[in-house]
Amino acid sequence: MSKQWADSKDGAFKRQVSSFRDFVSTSHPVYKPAKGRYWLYVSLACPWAHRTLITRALKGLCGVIGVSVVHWHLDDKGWRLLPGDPSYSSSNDIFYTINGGMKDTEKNVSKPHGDCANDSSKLWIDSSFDPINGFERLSQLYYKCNPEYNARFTVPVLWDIETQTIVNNESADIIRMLNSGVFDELRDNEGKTNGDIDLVPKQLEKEIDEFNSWVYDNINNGVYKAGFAESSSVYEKEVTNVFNHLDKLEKVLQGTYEDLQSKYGKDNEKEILKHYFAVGQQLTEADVRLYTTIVRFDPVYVQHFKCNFTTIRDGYPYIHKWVRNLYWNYKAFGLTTNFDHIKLHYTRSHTRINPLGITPLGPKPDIKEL
Ligand SMILES: N[C@@H](CCC(=O)N[C@@H](CS)C(=O)NCC(=O)O)C(=O)O
Repeated sequence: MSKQWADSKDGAFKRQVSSFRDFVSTSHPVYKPAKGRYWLYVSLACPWAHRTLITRALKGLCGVIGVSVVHWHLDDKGWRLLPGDPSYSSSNDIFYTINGGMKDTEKNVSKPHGDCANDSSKLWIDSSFDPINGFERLSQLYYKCNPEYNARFTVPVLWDIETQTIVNNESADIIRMLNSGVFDELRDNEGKTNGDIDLVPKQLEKEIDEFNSWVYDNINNGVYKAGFAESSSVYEKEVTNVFNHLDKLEKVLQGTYEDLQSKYGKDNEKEILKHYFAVGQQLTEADVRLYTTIVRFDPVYVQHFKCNFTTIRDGYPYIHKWVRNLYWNYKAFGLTTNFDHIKLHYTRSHTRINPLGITPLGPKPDIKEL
């Protein structure tokens, strides 16, 4: 299996290409839209999986697609889930997830099983079980689908319960699929009222794609290229590149903020924040994809990936305001962000970077008030 850190001779990190790339749609010969047929496997620590959780919540799909959350610790066998009971899936209530979505913690905790009975706070920190297959390792999904699979077992995974196969394991595809409208008819009333948003409106698609493209290479994946670099020269090049692009992002957001100030009045922060987004002054996929990196920046990327020219909170006032607006004012962002999983995962799974597994307590707070 390929390594998760630097793979090439020059010490540079190369991200593996995802292998399952199907799309659920009415015209697909196998993967037709249906309520309860598909299941998401995510990690709350992982920025790529986090995109799918936010999109699922924004689109009102928490009652259409269920979620299992892996334990935050990634070991040499990959991600794991708590021991669980697959017969649970035959109950009516298969959409219980820990904080996979929008419901409050108490209501949304997995039905307790085995050792973790009634210990909802442990589940919150640990993981949920797999009510669909009863698997205790994510790798089992991959092997079930392809016994010859020999790459990394990554989250997110969109699983088809009917054919017992992986539909897609690429977050960029999964969020486009969730946004595409194929599941909209299947939403319950709550989902319909909450989820009526198009995250990639036609008139903004080109701009969103352009934005995503430079943000992906230089910020989303940029922090990994700096953090997993295995030589000083690669690290120095990559970390400089990350900060050059944060500078660029700061200017973009400053421009938007100033436009909004002229439109709504300098002191009308409440109205400004309703339109303060990365592209087109409306909430789009560009915000979802950018957010999952920026919200992890101060808590982990600054120290763990050595992206430490400055922090978002100290060095980038416009990015800082943007990320806090999403975290504090939009439940789909705030409730799916779990700083315990985020901090514990990175600092205790990457033993090559942090061999003693000591998790820094700061920064305090994980994210500041708005
Ligand atoms: N291209 C994938 C990347 C997913 C990915 O790299 N996930 C990481 C977690 S952040 C993973 O599951 N890694 C498991 C491993 O390397 O063993 C996507 O965006 O969906």
